[in-house]
Amino acid sequence: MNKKYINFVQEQKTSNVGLQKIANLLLSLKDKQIVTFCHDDPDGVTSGIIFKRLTEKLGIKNILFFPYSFVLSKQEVLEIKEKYSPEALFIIDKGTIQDYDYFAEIIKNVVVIDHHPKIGEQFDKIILYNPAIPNYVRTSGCLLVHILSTLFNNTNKYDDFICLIGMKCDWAIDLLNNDIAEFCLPFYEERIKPYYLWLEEKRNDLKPTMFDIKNQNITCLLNQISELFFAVTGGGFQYFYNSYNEKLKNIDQPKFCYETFLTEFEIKKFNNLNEFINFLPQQNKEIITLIYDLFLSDWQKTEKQFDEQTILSKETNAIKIFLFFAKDIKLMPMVGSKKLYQYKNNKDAVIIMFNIEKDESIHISFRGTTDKIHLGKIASSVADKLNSKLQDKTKISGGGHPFAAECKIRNNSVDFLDVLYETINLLINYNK
Ligand SMILES: [Mn+2]
Repeated sequence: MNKKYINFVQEQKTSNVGLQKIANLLLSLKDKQIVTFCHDDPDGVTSGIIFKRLTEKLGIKNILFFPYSFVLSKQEVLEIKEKYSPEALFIIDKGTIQDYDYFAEIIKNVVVIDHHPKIGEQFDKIILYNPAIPNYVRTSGCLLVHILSTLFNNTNKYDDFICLIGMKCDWAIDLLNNDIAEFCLPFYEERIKPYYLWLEEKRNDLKPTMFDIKNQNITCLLNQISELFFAVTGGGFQYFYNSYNEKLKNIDQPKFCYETFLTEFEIKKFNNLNEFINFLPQQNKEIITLIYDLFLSDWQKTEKQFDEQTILSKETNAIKIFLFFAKDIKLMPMVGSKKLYQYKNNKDAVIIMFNIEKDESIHISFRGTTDKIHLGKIASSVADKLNSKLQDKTKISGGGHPFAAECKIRNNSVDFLDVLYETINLLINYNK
């Protein structure tokens, strides 16, 4: 049975005190100044677009930022307090983190809209809308903002389209593989399916994208636009192209993406990405095309490196384990995810990728096609083991899901050999 989207939205409001409070707060903010911080990835940027379009309608002065670090810092809050003395601070798609509770001592109203599992226990002083608490649900930040905006009857086909892209980029839907998160279904069935089915038609005349992990030869227009969005924002990994071309020198990519797509345009049927780019403001087209071409060329280079350097390090009846090492490589987790499906060859497989970044930080990405090995647990154990030897525990972090996880060791806090040892040790002794 399909639930009507508006009923689903109302249900969210009745069942979630945070959402009710946010709706009431917004009504009291007419002509007032607020500040919004969004994640700098496609989900955060699309959240920002939908939220700005709502606050504009409500006559609220809203200035948005897309900072390059995921967790909002006290310093950033103090700075905007000094500069704007906002009536309210909105933090969207940037985690549900206990430290945010203290921000309510700096700015009166602090609102968190988020879908990540919480970190910490205390959230008494802030207004929080996160349907993934207490139990995890798969969704995206932009859909939560879309729900909020729909409460004000303010979402149209353009908001729906923007929301669809954010959901796609956050892996809340994978239409070619018939995978739609339950939480997203009412929105999808009512707002997307009747109007945008042509965006999900199988296409074998277009190049498969980073979102076509399981599809080696096909793609769809939605995946194409979503990849473009990923490239333009930098994907939340700060894959920026400022140094590649003089024309990009001063472009703040997440902000540029936000500004490009903030103003509504008619989503007429298009047949390929170039036709889509043609809908965009003239002065932005060139920059978008430049960035996307650079992204594609980086992608190709990284793919080649994977093909030449990936090592099959163990193969049992149950699983193949691949290792990959690189220095200062771009797009590693995304290319690695896609390559893994190509290399696994009907078996379950896992790939562990190491990148020594420009500043000597070590980034480890774990990807799997199976939950036989819980990669999130391995990533967090690597971080714990390495941290246990350190005084300063802020430099190493790790965690994730069974199928995908990351570990980050910030500039030379430990030797690469120790990182390697802990990772391999955990892997070898897994389930023993
Ligand atoms: Mn998100």
